[in-house]
Amino acid sequence: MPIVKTSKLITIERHIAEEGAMHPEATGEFSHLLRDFTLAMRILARDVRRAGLNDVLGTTDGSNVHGEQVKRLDLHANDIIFRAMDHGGHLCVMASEESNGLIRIPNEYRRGKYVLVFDPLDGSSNIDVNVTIGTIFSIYKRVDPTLVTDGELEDCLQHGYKQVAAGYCMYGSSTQLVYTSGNGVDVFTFDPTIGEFLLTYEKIRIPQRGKIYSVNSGNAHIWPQGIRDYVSWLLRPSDDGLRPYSLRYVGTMVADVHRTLHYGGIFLYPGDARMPDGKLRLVYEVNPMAFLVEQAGGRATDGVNRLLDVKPTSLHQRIPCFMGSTDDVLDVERFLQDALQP
Ligand code: P6P
Repeated sequence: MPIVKTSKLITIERHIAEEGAMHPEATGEFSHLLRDFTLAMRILARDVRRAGLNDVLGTTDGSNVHGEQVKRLDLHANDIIFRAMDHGGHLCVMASEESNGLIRIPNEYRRGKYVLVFDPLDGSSNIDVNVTIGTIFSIYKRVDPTLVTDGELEDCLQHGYKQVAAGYCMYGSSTQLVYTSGNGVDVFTFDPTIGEFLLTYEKIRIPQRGKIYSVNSGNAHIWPQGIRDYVSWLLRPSDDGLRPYSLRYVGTMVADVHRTLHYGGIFLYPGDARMPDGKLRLVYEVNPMAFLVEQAGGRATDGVNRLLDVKPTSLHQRIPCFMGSTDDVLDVERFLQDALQP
């Protein structure tokens, strides 16, 4: 089994402090940054749970930079994260799916050496029907850590392999924070009776191959030929019993990737005739998830290139993504390559 359940009673703060101690040069600033972020996650865990009672469901009149209707809980989550993170003195800049441009640190607060990019509430289309949603985040060091000025766009457009930490908080049947700082993937489950995130799974290892594929099949008619060939192959029974695969698709990236991390298989959002670069955003959705998948021993590419090696060129750029069990991602890459052969 790829999941190492633990009986150790360790809070996420203790875990972060212990990881910090592994880096003699650590100043504790990173630990304090993550402590502030987990406060925002605690508040959102409470608010998402009570959304139906607090009349925060429903949509605003506005739409975000992507032209998507913005749910009120989206804006609330964006605001909570900003207010938890703007004054700690650890960040020089933030960026969010819900912000057109950079989120500046208010003038009265010190600028730190870290950068936070996040999707405050991923899966917002599922908010009103009580389906799992989540927050995705990624932390970088600023390009020039000697500076104490405002962070710039380039600080938010670094290669994914430069992430110092990434994770997501999933508001599902329980609230779980899945996190990596480059030392494997650990899962912390929120215990609302004590207000703590407790370590529940250590060093998740994704299976080499799974039996589940996760994609929006409603786009099949506009997929590239290689994807159509791949999915048809997955559904053809094989003599070794490895196929057919099962389809599981929540429509919330956090939930679909979380299941893939635990059970293996592949999550894919390919480019298609309508959206050649796919739908998911490289900077604050795909890169954090790619970091987690690789840290769990999986593979994450755009069909050709390692996602963490792709240089972002704009905050909200989209990118095709294929991530999960190594053998499954290699399979889809082969079908994409074969479809290009004359
Ligand atoms: P589709 C949610 O809106 C999201 O950004 C991701 O969480 C999810 O994987 C994807 O979009 C779902 O998109 O086109 O299948 O509804």
